[in-house]
Amino acid sequence: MIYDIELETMPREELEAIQLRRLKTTLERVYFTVPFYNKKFKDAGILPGDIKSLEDLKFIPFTTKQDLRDNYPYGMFAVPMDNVVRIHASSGTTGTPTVVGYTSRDIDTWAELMARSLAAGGASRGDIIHNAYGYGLFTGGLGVHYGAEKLGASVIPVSGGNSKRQIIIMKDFGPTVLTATPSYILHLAEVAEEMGFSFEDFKFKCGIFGAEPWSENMRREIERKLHISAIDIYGLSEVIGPGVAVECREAKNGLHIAEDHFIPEIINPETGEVLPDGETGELVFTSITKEAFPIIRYRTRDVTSLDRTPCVCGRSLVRMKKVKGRTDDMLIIRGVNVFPSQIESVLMKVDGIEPHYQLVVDREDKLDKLTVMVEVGERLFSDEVKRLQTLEKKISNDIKEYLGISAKVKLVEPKRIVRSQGKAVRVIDNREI
Ligand code: DLL
Repeated sequence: MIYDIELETMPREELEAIQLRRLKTTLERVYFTVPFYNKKFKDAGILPGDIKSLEDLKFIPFTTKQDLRDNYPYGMFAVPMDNVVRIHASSGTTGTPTVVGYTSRDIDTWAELMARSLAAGGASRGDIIHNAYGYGLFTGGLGVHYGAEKLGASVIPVSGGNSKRQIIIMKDFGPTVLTATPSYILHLAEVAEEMGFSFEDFKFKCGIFGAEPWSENMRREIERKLHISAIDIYGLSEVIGPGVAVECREAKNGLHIAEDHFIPEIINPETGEVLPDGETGELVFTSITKEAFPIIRYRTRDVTSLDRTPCVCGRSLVRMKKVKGRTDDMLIIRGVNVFPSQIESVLMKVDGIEPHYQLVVDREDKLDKLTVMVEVGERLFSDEVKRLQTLEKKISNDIKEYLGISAKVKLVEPKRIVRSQGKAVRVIDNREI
């Protein structure tokens, strides 16, 4: 279902006219209200009025995660604290967290975008949404929550954790839509099985999963195990939270970006040059409606490409490909670039392998060594050692063949890899660089 038929299917010329008008207003506002942007524009010799077309956006300097850290906690806010009604923060694996704020209009916008996203995935009024994204500073829980209410669905604010209780709720409350990170969903599927349930016993019809990269093969695995349609949702705290982009259930081929609120660009991460549609690079966003925390040309570090060709669902909004990974998660193994999701894709094709894996990177004699730890099912693990070794060799060959990198594969017993209730930790980097 299309939640906002007018905005989501608007002819592109109309959409671009709205974008330009909103962009100009935003630039004007940040120039006069956020000292960071004022200095940045001045240093670059640019005035907001110099930006006359959407193409001119490329003349404005980028904003990076480091800039947000330097202005911790509230330095990037464009409104007085009196007007801020909500604060979230991204935990980040290292360093200072990034703090973001919302006015009450920002919260409305976000709820609207999340209502659109849930609808695009197949939810509607009358559905019961089991929301297992974490509630708290993380934007997943409350983001989905407000969107679900806006849509008119019933939301169960179960949050992450307490997995056995989650299964009881699934059984007793009859939820029809599932929201969580894909890795936590797979963990919940295991817990259900241990408790003697199958997802076939539940009423779920679809799941809207995101907050971490997951491959097309992982989607198939989830759809098969859970007997549902699995949809990818993307977002980041700095831009608004979940709901920046979402797949439509009709195509499941690229995530429609809410372009009436955010302008995407793809750049070459090395040179900063803007790349044409279809080319893969780093995703950059400019918000054009946010009040409390506007963000200009923010470098997300997420790697993807854009596709403006028409989609079968009727939405005119540009699609971004499923995110491959983050530039800072990219492994360079003897000169070859590889993302964890590409390895996941190879692993998920192998029979008897479980969707739980971790990549360990070490440096020996100045060379990067990659070890892929992956779980096998109970039956296979109790098999003879020789069979396991043969399988390890086969997977290692597959990785070499598909991705061109050498990796040591280590099959481990079921449940050996730590389960997460939120984003999975896929890479353990032991290199001291
Ligand atoms: O993860 C917001 C979110 C919550 C999105 C729930 C979807 C569902 P952050 O914690 O700020 O916000 O992390 C943002 O997570 O830059 C990506 O690297 C990654 N990410 C988010 N969604 C996806 C996705 C939330 N669908 C960072 N595929 C982003 C791949 C994703 N990576």
